[in-house]
Formats: sequence, structure tokens, C-alpha cells
Amino acid sequence: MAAQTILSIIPTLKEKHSGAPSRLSQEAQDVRGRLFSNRTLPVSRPREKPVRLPPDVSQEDFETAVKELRGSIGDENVEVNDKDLVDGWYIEHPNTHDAFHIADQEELVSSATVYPGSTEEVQATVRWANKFKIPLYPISIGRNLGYGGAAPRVPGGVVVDLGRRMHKILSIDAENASCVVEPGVTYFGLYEEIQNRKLPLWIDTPDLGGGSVLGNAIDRGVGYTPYGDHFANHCGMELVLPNGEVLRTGMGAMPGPDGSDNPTWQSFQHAFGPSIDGIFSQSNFGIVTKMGFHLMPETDHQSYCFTFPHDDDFEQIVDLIRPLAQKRILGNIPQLRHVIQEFNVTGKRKADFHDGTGPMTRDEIRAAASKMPLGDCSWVFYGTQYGPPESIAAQLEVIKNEFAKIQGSRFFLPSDVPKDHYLHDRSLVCSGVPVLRELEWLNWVPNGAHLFFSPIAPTRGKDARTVHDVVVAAHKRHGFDLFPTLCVAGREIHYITNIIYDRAQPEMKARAVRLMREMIDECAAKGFGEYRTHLLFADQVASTYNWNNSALMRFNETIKDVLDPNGILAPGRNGIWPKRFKNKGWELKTEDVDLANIGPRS
Ligand code: EUG
Repeated sequence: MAAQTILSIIPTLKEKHSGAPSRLSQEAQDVRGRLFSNRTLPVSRPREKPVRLPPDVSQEDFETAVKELRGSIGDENVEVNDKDLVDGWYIEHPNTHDAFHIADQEELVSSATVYPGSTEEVQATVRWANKFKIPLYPISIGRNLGYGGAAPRVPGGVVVDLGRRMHKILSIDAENASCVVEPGVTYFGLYEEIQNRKLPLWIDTPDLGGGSVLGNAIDRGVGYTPYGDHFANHCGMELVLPNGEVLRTGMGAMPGPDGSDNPTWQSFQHAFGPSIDGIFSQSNFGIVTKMGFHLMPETDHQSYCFTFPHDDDFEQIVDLIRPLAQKRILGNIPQLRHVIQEFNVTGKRKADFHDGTGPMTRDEIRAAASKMPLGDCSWVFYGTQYGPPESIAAQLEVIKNEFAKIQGSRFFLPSDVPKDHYLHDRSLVCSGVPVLRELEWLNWVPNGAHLFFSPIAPTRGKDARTVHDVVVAAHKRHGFDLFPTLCVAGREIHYITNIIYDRAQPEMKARAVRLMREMIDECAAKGFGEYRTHLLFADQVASTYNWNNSALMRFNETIKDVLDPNGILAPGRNGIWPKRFKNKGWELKTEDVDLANIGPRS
């Protein structure tokens, strides 16, 4: 047992931009207690290696550079990363490395963290990086967990923690139903502000509410109200280019009268000329400092779930969802989960259901499920309908009639399940209330960490089956429990599987890497690619999008080298390497299952 610390008070949103809202203080404390009691690792260990310097920068030049940056944006706003690394947990998370390290904890670390306080200070930081040829890695909050967290792709890069000092909600326009935020505004923060102002607006939150609204959108994350496509619902950006110039996109490119912001900036995304916003998502072409979003007017809603008895109902479920989603009878992007997830949203451990290290057997899953509120089943569909009650009732009739085609399916409302059942949290998330519930997954194994595999499949039973079969076989080969969550739209599925591993077990981490590498290649061989990935798998995923001699990557690299000739901005992000780094041994491909010594191989 690891009982080694006097636990600190968890910061609230009032105390810290990345804190937990006070309405969730008790829940945060409980979940942290469960996570820490399932931890065998010490809080931190003495560093074995010295400060990781940026590539090709001497100790002396690094010190000169740090001194100069301190002079320009303030001593307290540049921190050298020389202290012990603390993984912490979701609310008290690091900005120095990936809390859920999949390589060695000390491998993917920054040399320093910078805290700019304004767009001008971001510009100053970018100009400084160009002068000293130091790679930057911007984060908003640093909670891109499962995809790399706060870690820079190039060890020794300087993390630009935008959120610490840039976390203002710049505006909320109740009539236009929109807002403009800085990088450090979390879903929690935006939600609480709207409640405080008593505005009849919803935000759209992902499953966990601590992420950056801006950061998640530029990584093209999703949520679960009708406004769930976060990038699609953005409207206008301000960003700093790698040469230090500031640019506004959309209508924001036209000045408003008398030096004001353009009055239609949050009204129309596309404006005039090429639509360039997209190239600043999942890229390393600019640092977004402000971003507008559309907000949904609040409405009545009803969450519910259906269970389906057999694993083999899978194709039929997918085929029944397709027309319902295309016709927009389904109100949001529903989630289809395997029943095994009923266990890990309770905070229980694998050890509560299974002896030994291998995956739970189907019989064990069945036995445990039969004692749970939804009973023995295979697939659980979580949906939500929106609008006036009469219209919700009519929609639900259509949906029930469709799913009744699967023998043994059952329908549940929140009132049918106990107060602590996950359906109640689903109902919150699907009406834009950010929560922490999904953190419970991490209790599955000691020192729980996670990694997402996120392929896109067409919404067609046989195609979804193809992806599912690859994933099932690969998990079996590598001895991992399989936790599929399918976010099903009318034409495509974000097939998300969450690989849960023990951070204290290098052997298990190595297996997770192999599992990822194999799933990426096997899916690609059948034509299925990921929508997003952990930064250490980005090269491999990017290389699967190689139609016509990698025309897409060549185009991206062309843009990169024009915008960022010194290669200072997030080299390697999403597999895009500037010429200074390209083909010098930084890329990590299928054969790179050993993630020690990331960087040029001697
Ligand atoms: C989830 C969904 C995602 C993602 C990561 C996690 C859901 C987990 C649809 O995208 O990228 C329960």
C-alpha cells in the first residue's frame, strides 16, 4: 500500500483556473482517494537524469536563453524543469511531462515551462524561440490525457503553458449564443460562469470536464449535445504564427469600427477566401490565443439507455442507428459501450472481478453484469433526446420501435436505475454539465493510466465489425481488457478503445505500445484510420494517410517550412516535422516499440 502523503486540499476553480468546481469538491476528493489508494508508486522519485535540454542547445546557451526570456516576460513566468516529476492526478496534473507516460517517465519531459500572459507575450516567446532555435510545445490546460497530456514531442522542448495566465472568458453573447475564450478556460470554468450569469445557454462538454474548451476544439475533440462537434461549432480564432505575427480568422480578419473586434466574428465561421481555420487544428502552424464558440440555447432533454443481450447483436445495432442518426431522430452522438464498462464507471477494480493479470473472461463479465442494475447483457446504448416533452416522446417511440427489432433489448430511463448509476452522469454530460465520473476507469489497475486508440469506421455493421475484430484480436494477443466506446454518427463511428495500463510496469507499457502499433497498421491495411492519436503514435498514424505518394504530408510539410523555417513550433505534432528535424531519426514508426531515447539514433 502506498500511504505516503498528507493530502493537499484540492484547488477549486475560484483558487485556480484548472481547479474543480466547488459543486464537485466532495466527488473530486473521493475519486482522488480511490486513485491514490490504488497507487503503489511513490508521489515522486528523485530525477535520475539532469535537466533535459532542447536539442542542439548547450547548457550555457540554454541559461542565456532562459535569462533573456525572463527579462522579457518576467522571472516568475519561466520555470526550469529541474524538480522531481509528479504525475499527480487529473485535477492536480503536471505541465512538465505526460502523467500517463507510456515511455519512461523521464523520457518525454520539457526543459522549461513558460507562462505568457497575453497574445503579445506569446509573440515575444515565439520570437525568442526563433532566436535560440528552441522548440516550443504549447498547451492550453495540459489535459489531453490519453493523447500525450502536457508532454512535448521533442524531449527538452519548452512547454508554453498558455492556460495559467490566459484563462479569461472574453465574452459571452447571450443573443448570438456564443462566447470567446482564452486557452485556459475549462469546460468547468465556462459552465460555472454561465450558471453565475443565469444565462439560458448550454456548453458542450466531453466526458470529463477539466479540459480546455479551446484546446479540445483544436484537437477536434467531441462532446455529446447537438453541438458536439467542437471544431465545427467554433467561430473565429486569433493566433500567433511561428514568425510572431498575429492573425485573426473568419470575419475577425476585418477590423470592427474604431478599433473594435469585428461585430460578426462569432456569427459566421467561413467569411471570405480560403477557409484556413482547419489548418490550425491538429497541426503545428500557429498558437491559438483566442477562439469563439457557438453555444446551444438550453432545452428540455431526456437521456435513456438500451441494453442488447448478445455480443453478436453488434452489426444490427449499428445498422439500426444509421438511419436514425442520418434523419436526425437521434438527438446527439450516442455512445454504444460494451457492458464491461458498466464496471469501470463504478470505480471498482479488475481485482474485484478477476484473479490474476490476464483479461476478464466473458463468463466473469456475464456473472458480474448480472449483479449490476442493467443486468446481464452485451451492449449498452446511451442516447439523449432534446426539445419539448411532446416531441421527445414522439422521438422515443420511433427509436423504441427500431431497437425492439433486436430480440431481448431493454429500455431504461434514469428513474429506472439507482441514483449512483452512470446513466445519471450521462444525462448531465449530454445536457452540457461537465463532470468527473469517467475518472473511475483508472481504478481498474494499480497506478492506472490510459491511452486511446481512436479509429473511424463507417456506420455500417460489417465495417464496424471489421474494426472491432481487429481490436478484439489485438487485445487478446496482448492480454488487455477491451473497453470499446463507440460514438456513432449517421455516417461514421469514432470507435474509441481505452487501453488501461499500470504506469509502474514497464513490461505492461511495452505491451500497450505493441498493441497500439499493431492496431494502427492492421486497421490501415483495411482502410481505416484514426481521427486523433497520442503524440508518440502520430508519425505512424500520419504515415497511414499516404495516398498518392503521401501528397497530404508533403503539402503539410510545405506549409510548415514556409511558416516555420526554424522549426520551433511543436515539431512532430501530428507527424509534421519541419526540415530541421525531418529524416534525422526523430520519427517513430511501426518498428519503434522501444520508446527509450526518443530522438536521433546515433
Ligand atoms: C472518448 C471519446 C473520444 C476520444 C476519447 C475518449 C470517450 C471515452 C470521441 O472521441 O477521443 C469514454
